[in-house]
Amino acid sequence: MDKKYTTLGEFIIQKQQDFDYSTGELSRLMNAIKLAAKRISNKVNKAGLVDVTGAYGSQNVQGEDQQKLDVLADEIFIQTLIDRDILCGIASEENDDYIAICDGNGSHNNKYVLLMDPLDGSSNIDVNVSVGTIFSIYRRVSAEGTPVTKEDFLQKGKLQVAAGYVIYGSSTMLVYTTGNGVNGFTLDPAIGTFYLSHPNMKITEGGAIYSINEGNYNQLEENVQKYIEYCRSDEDKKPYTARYIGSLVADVHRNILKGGIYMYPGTTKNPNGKLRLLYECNPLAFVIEQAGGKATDGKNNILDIEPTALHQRVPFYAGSKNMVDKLHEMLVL
Ligand code: P6P
Repeated sequence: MDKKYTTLGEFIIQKQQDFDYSTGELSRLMNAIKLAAKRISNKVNKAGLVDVTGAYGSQNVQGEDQQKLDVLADEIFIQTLIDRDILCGIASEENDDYIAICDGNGSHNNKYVLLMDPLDGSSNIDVNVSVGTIFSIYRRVSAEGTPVTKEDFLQKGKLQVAAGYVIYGSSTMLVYTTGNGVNGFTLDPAIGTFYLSHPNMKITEGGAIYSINEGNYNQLEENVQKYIEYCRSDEDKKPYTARYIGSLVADVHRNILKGGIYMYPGTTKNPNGKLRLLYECNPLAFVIEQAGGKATDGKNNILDIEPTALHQRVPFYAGSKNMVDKLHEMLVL
């Protein structure tokens, strides 16, 4: 490596003074997420060799078959975070309810809560397709010293203190924001260090990639179908490129780097779509907006939605600003 790369640990310390890291709690939290990401990357990257692929044999609260790595990733994050006395609560896709955390002396003085999808797209592991972790961090709203309440988790996305994702792909990257832009760090597995490889990530306003499961086409509202036809058309532009990996973090990460729009609309079978507001759409919307893009549910900015339930789903349209604006134009026709 011929260029001085800042490590994630150095970056967190550098940023400590220009953010509310003053108590060091958020810094320690980001460092714990970094450690958990390395542990999961190690498991994902040898999934075919150790008994971590395939179904776990139970379903999560969504009624989805849990993969072994779903459960393992959830355990790794929870264990890593709880052991470090930095959170007062955790909510996860893999757990029906949130987990209230006592600090070292049995009280609840920590001030942050974390929501996560510990391993999104895990059904892709068996076929060696990129998967991801998505995380979202808030300050608690309940009184310090008391156990967390559901309200600590049901906060609007615009109140997030930090959010990001880890993509376990051809390389493992951690991408996050604390509201001052987006930065990406690539793991050097030989020495277990994340290096700043993508400083100040920005999504192009244009974009020419659309990402949607077109197998749902017949279940989509007419105006979304019209937008898909617009993407395919060559009337006033070249046809867009269709790219759908079927792994949310991978599709969103590609669109941030290359421009594009990701869509998971409501369908006749699932009017609110498939993606969860609190630990998938909100954190990704925060990152995408900080990178200069947009994220909506087809009407409202994702980050303005008032949550009502831990696992609620919302339609999700996110990516390059001009593409989301064009979609909105067509949705109100
Ligand atoms: P479909 C994975 O289960 C996931 O939550 C996202 O990672 C992915 O984008 C989406 O579901 C794929 O859903 O219905 O297109 O298979």
